[in-house]
Amino acid sequence: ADTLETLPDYVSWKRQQDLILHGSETIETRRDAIRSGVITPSRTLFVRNNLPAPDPAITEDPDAWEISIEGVGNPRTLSLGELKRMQVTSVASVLQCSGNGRAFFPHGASGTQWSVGAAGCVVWTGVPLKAVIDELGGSADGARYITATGGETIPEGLEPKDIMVERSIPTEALESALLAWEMNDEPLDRAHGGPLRLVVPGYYGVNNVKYVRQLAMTEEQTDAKIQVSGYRVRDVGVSGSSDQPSMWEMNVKSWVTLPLDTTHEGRNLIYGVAFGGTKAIDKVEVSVDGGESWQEAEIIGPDLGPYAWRPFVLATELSSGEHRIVSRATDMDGNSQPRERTDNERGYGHNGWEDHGVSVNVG
Ligand code: MSS
Repeated sequence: ADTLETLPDYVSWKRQQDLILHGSETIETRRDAIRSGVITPSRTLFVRNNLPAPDPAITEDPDAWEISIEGVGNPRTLSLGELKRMQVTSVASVLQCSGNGRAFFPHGASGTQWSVGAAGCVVWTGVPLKAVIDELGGSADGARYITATGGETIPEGLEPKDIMVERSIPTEALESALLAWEMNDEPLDRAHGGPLRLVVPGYYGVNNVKYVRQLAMTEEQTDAKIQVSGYRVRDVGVSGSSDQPSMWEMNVKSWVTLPLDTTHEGRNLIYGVAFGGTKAIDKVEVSVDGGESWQEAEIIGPDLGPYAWRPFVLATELSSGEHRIVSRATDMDGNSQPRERTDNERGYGHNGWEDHGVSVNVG
């Protein structure tokens, strides 16, 4: 049941040849669709919904969408129309699922078998969350988390806390978070959280709550299952619990996007993308012999800030035969991708460079 022939209706506007259809709520970008792309076109961007995508009516009258803001001096409900008159900013950031790279775990981590394509770099436009909180009298005393609730309708008879998408992140994210109504300069489509989404640059996908209908500054993390036991990093065989690390800030990561499978002998341009979560990329090295020797790649294209990914390219000669091409990125704090993956039950946060390489037949 986990394969599809054609794009589901709600994403029929996407470019099918750029995508791998794992299921109706899990659609991956093909590795070769990225090349040296600075910004991922919306039609090429991956989709991941924990619950079925909402009805088309959700984006019919975007300005009438309401969000209630709590845990502030003067809690109240704001319409998207009001938010649009408050302030506006844009940020380029990588949206990446916590389970991107899950397919590389040998223990068969349960969940969508994403390779490298549960990620993209997009531009978000909206109001800085801090401006909204300040306007409403500032954060309540003792608040340590920003807790955001997704706008899905919970089916009758189910325990809301078990299935709702409600996530808490540390208040330090207030410095960069926004409530966004545009992606890549277009009104935010419901597939990506329209009419309004919390965007937390540098944090894993799950924290970027779609169709956000409530946001609260809270003392504690939410007791929703997706926070308490979901998205927690633990050893294989162990169940999730709140004492384990939560999937918040992303780690440094890169992968080669071209060539894949086969290429010609002689001069080649090897492309890829690299990002450092909340930290900018310092350098990217590429190896065409499986990590025996490394050459520094050139980072290309405009610098869209620390949260964006940087395309890189290495011009190099390839001899005929089989080559294992791998890349290794280092962020501005000096964190480099490790060689190995860190095995964990749900296959989260994989940034080991060895598994992310490509085997290319030259000649
Ligand atoms: N939100 C909501 N509301 N719902 C859901 O389901 N999901 C998550 C986010 N948010 C959700 C939300 C996830 S999980 C992810 S990745 C993301 O989202 C995705 O996005 P897109 O736009 O791409 O689809 Mo993993 O960490």
